[in-house]
Amino acid sequence: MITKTAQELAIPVGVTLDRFIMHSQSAFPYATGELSQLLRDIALAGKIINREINRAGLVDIAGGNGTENVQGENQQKLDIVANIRFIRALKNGGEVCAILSEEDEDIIHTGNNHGKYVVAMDPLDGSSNIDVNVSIGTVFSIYRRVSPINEPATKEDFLQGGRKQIAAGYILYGSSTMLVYSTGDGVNGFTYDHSLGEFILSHKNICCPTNGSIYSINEGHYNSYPEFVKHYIGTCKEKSLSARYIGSLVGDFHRNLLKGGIYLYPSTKKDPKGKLRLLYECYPLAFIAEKSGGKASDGFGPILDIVPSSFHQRSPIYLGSAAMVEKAIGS
Ligand code: AHM
Ligand code: MG
Repeated sequence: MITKTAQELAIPVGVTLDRFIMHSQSAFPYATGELSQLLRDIALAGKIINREINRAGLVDIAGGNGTENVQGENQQKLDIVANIRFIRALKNGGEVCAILSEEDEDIIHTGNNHGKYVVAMDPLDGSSNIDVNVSIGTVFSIYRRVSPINEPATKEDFLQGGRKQIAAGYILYGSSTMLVYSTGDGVNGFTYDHSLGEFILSHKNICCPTNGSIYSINEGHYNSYPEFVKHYIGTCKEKSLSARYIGSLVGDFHRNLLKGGIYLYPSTKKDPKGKLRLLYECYPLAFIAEKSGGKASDGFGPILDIVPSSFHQRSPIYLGSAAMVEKAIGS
């Protein structure tokens, strides 16, 4: 039973993440605190990765690792460091029984079979931007497991579908480091205060503007986009909208979430199913988009309604301000 949503509770801007989580948990009288602990574990991993990223130019952790991940993409050293840090934090936290990561082909069993939750994550997205000091991010998605407790997690725990996410969010390592997440009742953003070592509530109840003046797409692939996307890009130019594309999903999404805009990664000849991964890139950001009043579509219907069939499957995505997404997909 929910007595009052977290948004209705009078939680002032400026409180720490810990206090916010505590307050929000008190809205659920039967909550056991395990999800709260899991969110704290993610925040802790985010702080550690933030530290590693800030040191990237000083120590030998920038650049390529000379290896490839399960998608055949070059791994950066920081990709691997972030993966290890997240897995360690979630293992030590004890609430998560298994993890799906962009960096690993199969699910990772944490050994905590009593844990009620599974996490799908991209530990460090936009990693081609690491070496050049451009924003990068972590994306995560949390489910309550469907497999029996005290037994190893199964693939069904991760293939429940986007509507079954109980929480999702991202950490943006940008000009400041921010954690943005939702447990279903609104979206809140926390800025990391280095001097305190704490995430502080800075963006309460984020609402994505219904419309905006920014479109974000890699126009280098223009020739291989579907006709409806070419047409939409044309309408953006006619209206002199601003083209803004970092090539770092979390950064592009975050900007559009706050200012109003659309992010598009359609199917291309090279990636006929789109480039972005459904379970740990599209679903969590679609969850945040919807919970903040925005939309996320694969061009046919809501991203969150896609029935997943494999861990690393991809999807086209049209994401952000509701009116812009509707216009782009022609609905
Ligand atoms: P990654 O998971 O290998 O980092 O790739 C995902 C990234 C997104 O952050 C970004 O929006 C997109 O790939 C950029 O792709 P492109 O260079 O094709 O525009
Ligand atoms: Mg990624």
